[in-house]
Amino acid sequence: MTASDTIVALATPPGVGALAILRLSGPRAREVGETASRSRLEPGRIQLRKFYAADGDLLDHGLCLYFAEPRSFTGEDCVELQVHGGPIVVDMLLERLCDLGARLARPGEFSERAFLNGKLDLTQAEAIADLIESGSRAASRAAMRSLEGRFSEQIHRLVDEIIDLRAFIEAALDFAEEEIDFLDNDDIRSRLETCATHLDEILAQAEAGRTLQEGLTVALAGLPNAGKSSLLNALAGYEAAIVTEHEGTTRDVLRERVSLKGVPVRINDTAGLRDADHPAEQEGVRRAWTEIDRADIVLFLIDVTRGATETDRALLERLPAERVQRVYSKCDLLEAGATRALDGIYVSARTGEGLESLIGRIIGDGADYNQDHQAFLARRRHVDALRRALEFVRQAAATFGETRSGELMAEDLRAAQRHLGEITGEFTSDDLLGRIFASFCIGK
Ligand SMILES: Nc1nc2c(ncn2[C@@H]2O[C@H](COP(=O)(O)OP(=O)(O)OP(=O)(O)O)[C@@H](O)[C@H]2O)c(=O)[nH]1
Ligand SMILES: [Mg+2]
Repeated sequence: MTASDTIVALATPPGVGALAILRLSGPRAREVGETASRSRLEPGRIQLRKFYAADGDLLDHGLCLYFAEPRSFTGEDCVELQVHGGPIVVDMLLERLCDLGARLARPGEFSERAFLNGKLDLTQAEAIADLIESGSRAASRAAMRSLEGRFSEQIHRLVDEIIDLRAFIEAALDFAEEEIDFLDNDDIRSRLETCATHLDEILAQAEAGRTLQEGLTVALAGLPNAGKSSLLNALAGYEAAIVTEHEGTTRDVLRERVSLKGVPVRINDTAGLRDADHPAEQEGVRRAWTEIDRADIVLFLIDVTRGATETDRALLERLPAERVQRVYSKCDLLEAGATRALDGIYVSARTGEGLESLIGRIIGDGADYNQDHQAFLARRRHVDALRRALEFVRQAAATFGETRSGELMAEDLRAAQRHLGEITGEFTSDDLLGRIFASFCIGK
C-alpha cells in the first residue's frame, strides 16, 4: 500500500542546534528533494547539496540522503536533509518543500506509513515511541527488545498454537461421526491448558513491561511526624523535603521521581493526616487523600516508637487495603533485640535499614529489571488484549468441560486469536490505529 501524498517534517527537536534533520516521504519525495537542491539524487548515497528558494536564493547547504522505496523506514521513497539547526532556516526550508508539493506530516505519520507498508508491526512501532520516551535504562533496553521483535515473536508463537488447536478441532468436527468421540480427547484438554499457561506467562511479562514503561506511583501517608518526608529523602537520595520535629511540617504534595532498580517510580510525599486547624494544612490533608486515591501503592507510615494508635487504625480502615503497605518507621530507635512482630516492613530513614525490602515490595519482590534480559516493554492495551485472550482460552477450556460443544470452543479460540492480533496490529481498528499514532511526536 502506498500513500498518494508526500509528507515532510522536522525529525529533530525544534529550536536552536548544530544540525536539524528534515524528512520527506512519499511518491514525490525524490522530485521535491531534487527540485529544492537543483540536482539529481542517487539512492543510498550521502550527497552534499545546496538548497534553493523559488527565486534562486540560497537557503542553506547540507547533506542529502535519498532512500528509494521499498528500502526506507516508511517503505516509500524517502529523502532526508541534514541542514543547519536554526529555527528560521528550518522554517524556510519546510515552506519551500511544501511549496514544491509536500505537506506537513501529522504526529506519528512516518511510523504509521512504515506500519501500513509492513515494515514494522504495531508493537514495534510503539516500541520506537517508547524507546525515545523511556524513563530509565532498563526501560530503554526493554523497548529495544520489543523493537527487535521479541514481544511480537511471543505473540506469533501463541497465535500459532491457537491456530493449530483450531485446525485440529475444526477438522475433528468435520470428520467425527459423533462429536462426543473427539471431545473425549485428552489431547485437546492438555493443549488448551498449555496454551493458557503460555498466555499467563506472557501476560506476567507484559505486566512487568508495563510497569517499566509507565512507572509506578507511590504515595507516602500517615499521621503527622510519622517520618514520611524523611523516607522520601532517603529514597530520593537528597534532602528533597523539609523535615522538622514539629507535626504538620509538610503541606504541599512533594513529587520526586526516582529509579528503583531500573523502574521509574514517582514518590509523592503528603501532609500528615489529621483534623487540622490551619486552612493551609486542611488543604494539604485534602490533597493527601487525592494522592492516596491515585497511587498504585500507598505506604502507610507508623512511628514504631508510638506503635499503631486508634487514629492509625481508623485511617487504615479508610485506605484501600489491596494497595496499602504498612511501614514501621524510625526502627533505629527500637532497642537492640526488641521484637519486630508487627505485620509490616520496618525501616529507618536515618540508617537506611529496611529500605531494600521496602523497594522490593514497591517494585515486586525478586524483580530486578536491570538484570532481566527477557523483559520487553508493553503498554496497557497489550496487557488488556492478553487478558481478554486468556479469558477466551479459559472459556474454551470450560466449554470443553461443560457443554462439550466443539463449535463453541472453536468460536472462543477465534476470539482469543483476534485479541492477540490486536496487539501486533493484524486486527486493529482504524480508530485505534489513529489514536496510537497520534500519540507519537511529529517527524516520527
Ligand atoms: N531516629 C529517627 N528519626 C526519624 C526517622 N525518620 C524521621 N525521624 C524524625 O521524625 C520527625 C518527623 O519526621 P518527618 O519526616 O518530618 O515526618 P513527616 O511524617 O513528614 O511529618 P509531617 O510532614 O509533619 O506530616 C523528625 O524529627 C525526624 O528527624 C528515622 O528513621 N529515625
Ligand atoms: Mg512531612
